[in-house]
Amino acid sequence: MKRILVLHGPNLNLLGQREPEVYGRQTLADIDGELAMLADQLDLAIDTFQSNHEGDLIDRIHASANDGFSGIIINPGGLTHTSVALRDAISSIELPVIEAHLSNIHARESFRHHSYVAGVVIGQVSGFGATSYQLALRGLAAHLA
Ligand code: CA2
Repeated sequence: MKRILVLHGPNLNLLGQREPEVYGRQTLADIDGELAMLADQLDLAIDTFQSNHEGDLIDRIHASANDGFSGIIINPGGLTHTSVALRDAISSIELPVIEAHLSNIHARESFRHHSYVAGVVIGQVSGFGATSYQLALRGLAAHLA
């Protein structure tokens, strides 16, 4: 069975506790649980990892192929708009990567309109709440099939 790595960036551990009008009421554990059920239906397995530390996310990306993953879904959080290092890490691996966002980053403040990682992923899903991750997983499944 193919394994997908799901990476959640800084502050996403706060989901469900703050700013529900922007990010919804589901916790990260809720989102991961639903995603695991969809993965099962798609005959995929997911491993999830959240970190508030850029380097930890980069280390997981570097190790992803050796760790046996076939693709990555990443919500880089605020690092989306700041991190050349994260972009370079994604660019350095050969696995397909999909960028997912809960909110529509293009409909928010102008500093959120630019994503450093958008140019090195196979696609971006933005604005569907927790469903963004599920759409990303379906897209990745189709890409890998
Ligand atoms: O919409 C998304 O998924 C974002 O990646 C979320 C980031 C934001 O910086 C991006 O522009 C868009 C923020 C994640 C922080 O999540 C929080 C959750 C609850 C309370 C406070 C922050």
